[in-house]
Amino acid sequence: MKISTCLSTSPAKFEAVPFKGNFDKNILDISKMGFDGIELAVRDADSINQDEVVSKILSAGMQIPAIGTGQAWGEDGLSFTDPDPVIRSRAIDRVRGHIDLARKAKAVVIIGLLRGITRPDISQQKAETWMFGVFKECCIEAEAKEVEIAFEPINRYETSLLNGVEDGLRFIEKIGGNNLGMLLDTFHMNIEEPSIEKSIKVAGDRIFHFHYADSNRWYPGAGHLNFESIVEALYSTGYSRFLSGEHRPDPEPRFAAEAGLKYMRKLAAALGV
Ligand code: LER
Ligand code: MN
Repeated sequence: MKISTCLSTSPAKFEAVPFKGNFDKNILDISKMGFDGIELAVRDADSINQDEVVSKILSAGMQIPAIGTGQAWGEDGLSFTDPDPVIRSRAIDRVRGHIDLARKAKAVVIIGLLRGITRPDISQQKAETWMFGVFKECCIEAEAKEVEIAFEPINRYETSLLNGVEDGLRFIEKIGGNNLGMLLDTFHMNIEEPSIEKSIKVAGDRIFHFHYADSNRWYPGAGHLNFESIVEALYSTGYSRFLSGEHRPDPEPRFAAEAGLKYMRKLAAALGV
């Protein structure tokens, strides 16, 4: 089992990122803990030294499975479904930067809340049409650079756009092409999916990345999710990519990350994965 945790390249409001702050020290700490990789949360990939960021992580002996884009929404208000076409176009420009970084890092680009929400004055249909158009453009750009995009089904309390696996699979089929898949996150699945295990099996080879967090969004073992059957279901699909710890940094970032890692390693040993 390849396990990563999330690190932000800059300060961020989003709380479920275990590591932010001193970038170099965090890389060192994460590698010492025994993680195999770092998922990077990047606000604006054009404003960082991409080669340096990638090489720092690789030379610490870790991989970069995914590049998160959520801060472009959370910090800068960019969105695939903003009524203003200039904002939608700035969102595409921003993702272009993430795609360049992902190509260097051999990572997938995550689209979470950057797709936006349906605003009260906009119809769901209108928002879906805008979202489709921007996703299509991003997928075409990414394909030309041999990069995969993984959108994340996100629970209904954060957005009304693409909440679950069934919705997600329909969307992938509509977009077409082979470089669009899903990032499944146990926290969101626990809210949206009738059965987490069945939905994982249905998603199958469209699972491009995976976030683990317990039912309370703390590290695995701190809540009541059955990770044994979840991980078993995931590996039954042939999944061989990373499982990434995206959980709250409580009670303290290092403790939470290590407790989650230890829990997942023990599970991997028991399941032989
Ligand atoms: C990000 O990966 C996530 O899971 C979302 O909750 C962001 O809003
Ligand atoms: Mn997530």
